[in-house]
Amino acid sequence: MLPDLPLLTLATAAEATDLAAPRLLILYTGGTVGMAVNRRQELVPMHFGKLDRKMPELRQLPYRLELLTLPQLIDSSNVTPADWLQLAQLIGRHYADFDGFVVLHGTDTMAYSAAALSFLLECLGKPVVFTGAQVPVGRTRSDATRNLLTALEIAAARHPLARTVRVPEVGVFFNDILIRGTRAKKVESQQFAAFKSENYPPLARAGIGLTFTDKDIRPLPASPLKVHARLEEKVAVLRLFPGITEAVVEAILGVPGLRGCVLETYGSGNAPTAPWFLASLARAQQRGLFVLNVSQCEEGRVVQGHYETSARLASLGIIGGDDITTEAAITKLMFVLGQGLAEAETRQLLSQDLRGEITP
Ligand code: ASN
Repeated sequence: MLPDLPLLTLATAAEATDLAAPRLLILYTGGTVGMAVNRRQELVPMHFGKLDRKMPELRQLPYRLELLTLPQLIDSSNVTPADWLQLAQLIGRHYADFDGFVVLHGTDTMAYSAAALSFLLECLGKPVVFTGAQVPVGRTRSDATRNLLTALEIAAARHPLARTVRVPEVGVFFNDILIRGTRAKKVESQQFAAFKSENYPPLARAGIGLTFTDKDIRPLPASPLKVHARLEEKVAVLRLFPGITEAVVEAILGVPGLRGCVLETYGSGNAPTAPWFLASLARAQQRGLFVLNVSQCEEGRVVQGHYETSARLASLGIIGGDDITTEAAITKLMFVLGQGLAEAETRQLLSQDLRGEITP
């Protein structure tokens, strides 16, 4: 059961009675954006009350802003699938009352969370924009305020003429680009441009102005939002490397009860042809394990059968992941396997594009 978490109204330039002003909900989960140092000089999340005072710019916004603080503020390295289910439920609960949502989140696992929410929120018709910062708010040269202000602008954006929602998607806004939630990857731990849009163009760019690439943004869905409530946690990632041993492969594929595995292969989906390796995969298939073949390359796609070194994978029943990221692949496995469907249907869903995560 979801706890009844209170909403806090933030002071802005919009009157509460101004019904034309976009109404946005900020969900604060933690992350560097709102961190300060503890007694040991380590960065830990702090309460939004302090954060709000450090962002006076929020008070000039023409939006009606409400804040929902998660009960446990976390460094995003501690995020779990239970947190994703909670976030999805909270967005579902407040969906009708708001025009858009901004999730303040740590950068470390933001790409995983954005992908997970993309799958959990089916037929999303409003923006859910993840953002955060590399430098905590209040520090000189912090990127927190700029990222949050632009994320809010995206969440409020409408098409100039039709006045319909501009970005009915889960996205990650960071530094100067808006990335589809299932295409984001953290690529930098020190610079401000921390995220890359992998195998898909950014949905918007922020410079002097905010420019949306409407043709790359998903259209409004025809059906109402459906919030999914289950994720399968018995999944794993097996990253290949030259010299990997049978014991390592067996230890991962043989985890008791394992239901799905992302196999991180080389290049266009290639893997060793050593008999022990193929036999190990064959045994895993017989046990009913779903294996998704994802390339270690940042760009390009998996084409099983292009090389001899990937041809056997297809005949063993391993599913080609096309141009999916590992972040989207692992959350897609959790989501699809969580549905509890029959094998053929599960395979079908894993192979097809669900939320713009692959270019079929
Ligand atoms: N460790 C932080 C987090 O992911 C990093 C950040 O937010 N920049 O919560």
